[in-house]
Amino acid sequence: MVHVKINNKEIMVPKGATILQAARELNINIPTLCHLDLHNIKMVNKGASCRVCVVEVEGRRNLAPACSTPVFEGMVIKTDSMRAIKSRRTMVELLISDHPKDCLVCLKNQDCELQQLAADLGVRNIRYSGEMSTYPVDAASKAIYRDLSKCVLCRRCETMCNDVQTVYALSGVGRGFDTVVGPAFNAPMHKTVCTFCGQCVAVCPTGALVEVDNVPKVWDLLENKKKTVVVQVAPAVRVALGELFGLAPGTIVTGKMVSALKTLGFDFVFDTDFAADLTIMEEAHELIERVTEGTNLPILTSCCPAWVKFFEHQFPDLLNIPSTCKSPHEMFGAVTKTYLASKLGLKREDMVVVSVMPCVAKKYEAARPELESKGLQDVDVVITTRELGRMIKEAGIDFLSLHDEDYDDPLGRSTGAAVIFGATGGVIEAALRTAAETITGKPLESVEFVEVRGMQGLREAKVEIGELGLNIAVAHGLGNARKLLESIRKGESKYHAIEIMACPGGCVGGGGQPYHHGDLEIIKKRTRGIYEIDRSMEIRKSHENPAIKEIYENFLGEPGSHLAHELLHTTYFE
Ligand code: HC1
Ligand code: SF4
Repeated sequence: MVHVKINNKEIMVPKGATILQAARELNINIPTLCHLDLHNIKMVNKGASCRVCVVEVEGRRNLAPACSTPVFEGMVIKTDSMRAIKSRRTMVELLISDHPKDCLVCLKNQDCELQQLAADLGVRNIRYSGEMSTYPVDAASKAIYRDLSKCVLCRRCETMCNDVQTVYALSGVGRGFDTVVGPAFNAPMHKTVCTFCGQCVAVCPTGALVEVDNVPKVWDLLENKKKTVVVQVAPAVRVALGELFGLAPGTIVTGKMVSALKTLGFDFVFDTDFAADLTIMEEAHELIERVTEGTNLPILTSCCPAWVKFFEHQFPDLLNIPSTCKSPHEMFGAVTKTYLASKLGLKREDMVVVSVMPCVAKKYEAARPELESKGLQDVDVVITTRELGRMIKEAGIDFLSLHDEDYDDPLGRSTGAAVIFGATGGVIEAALRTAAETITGKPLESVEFVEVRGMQGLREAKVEIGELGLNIAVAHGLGNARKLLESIRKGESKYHAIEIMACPGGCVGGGGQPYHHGDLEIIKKRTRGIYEIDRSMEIRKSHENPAIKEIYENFLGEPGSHLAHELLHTTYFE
């Protein structure tokens, strides 16, 4: 431990700690921009490139960047001297001098860390002008919009993509004033190995990386009287949407959210959770079949589209092991435009499915050509939690004063097993609830498989079902997934089933959720909200959902039937 003094306050901190870490121990705020420490998911961006966190160190001529300067015994630091403040202001002015300054119409307006810094530091004019970096925007992908003129070269996206996700889609390209952070040869993102997980979007401090904005498309659809517009909402949205209206992370706003969607004018408001129950019926059937036959193991969950794109690019030799199930929201689209259309006597060509997702990759997934049923794309438009929040605000809806409303029937009925899809470990737990009762024919004593829960990046559990011992693994974050896939490739894996989600925490930490601004506690709070909903549900197993029983009885037949395969399963590409 070393003894340091910051702004006349004394503290002992571990040797090797930075000035920033020491200051935070004392609740002294040093502004930062490029710095981001998400050490619990192994993302620490320490480029020290922005120089916004400079402080005075007694005995040193130059100001020191607090994020990268280690403390030493007896160090005396001043973080709030006028010299340090002026220097920070200058750094921010210089960044803004080469920035488009279109904050009023930027998608990141009021969520931008550069904007916040300018306000906090009292930047009132920009004294510098000169050559501006101008780049064409990359608007070619369905999921991510990239505007390099707003990039501050903090490299957080690169650290996230390389260190956490191990996708290596982003790196520094060019030199000096022409440096950009992007794919090799500045290729458009849709032509790269990018998975569209959106975690780079989640950590970008400015509007350089944002989701493709589908809000105008949805407004147009809602205006179109010829269309029946059906909306479905993913499990993780209901514990995060409230944050956009000032509620605490994890607050359950299902009823208000449904009410808002009805007020916005959607013809039917349904729940992706219904389709998560459907997924469990198909996936548990597949799991039991493969374990019984001992083929194509371990089975890998396939509901996360970023994960699917990752294994297609990185592990094309293992395409026989992922479950062939479409993701729940795609299954939902498929049954909406077949089963529901005929049940309600609606013209399937006039039906439009909008998905509200915590995820950016779902936008890309919805456009995959094979995800169609009988000639119609399963899902037409995807918006994120953030986009739904914007629509509610644009419509002038007072979200907090809304009364709770219920989802419509029959695709609004779901179970506790479905909602836990939103948290890492939830899909496999839901599958175990159904697989266990199907295998043993007996009701479970406890439906909670707590051994597969948690925030550890890689987890494993042995689950006893009757005579059968199932080895289960769970990974969230693509770097953790890579480790499991590499062991499978080497023939060293002992697992029967593996759940993988691309985003840290699972969908609750999705790239389309309200920005966490570096506070991963937010993701834990959303997770707690998810399990709270599960506990409050009357039915907690997918196979007990009456709407699921009905769709098999009246339409699909059995799990794994020919029709189920045609509508609910998919293929992968090398
Ligand atoms: Fe997810 Fe899924 S859980 S992928 O994380 O399987 O996005 O929430 O909707 O489709 O159900 C996301 C969440 C979501 C699907 C389900
Ligand atoms: Fe990397 Fe994910 Fe961003 Fe693509 S979306 S560049 S994979 S972090």
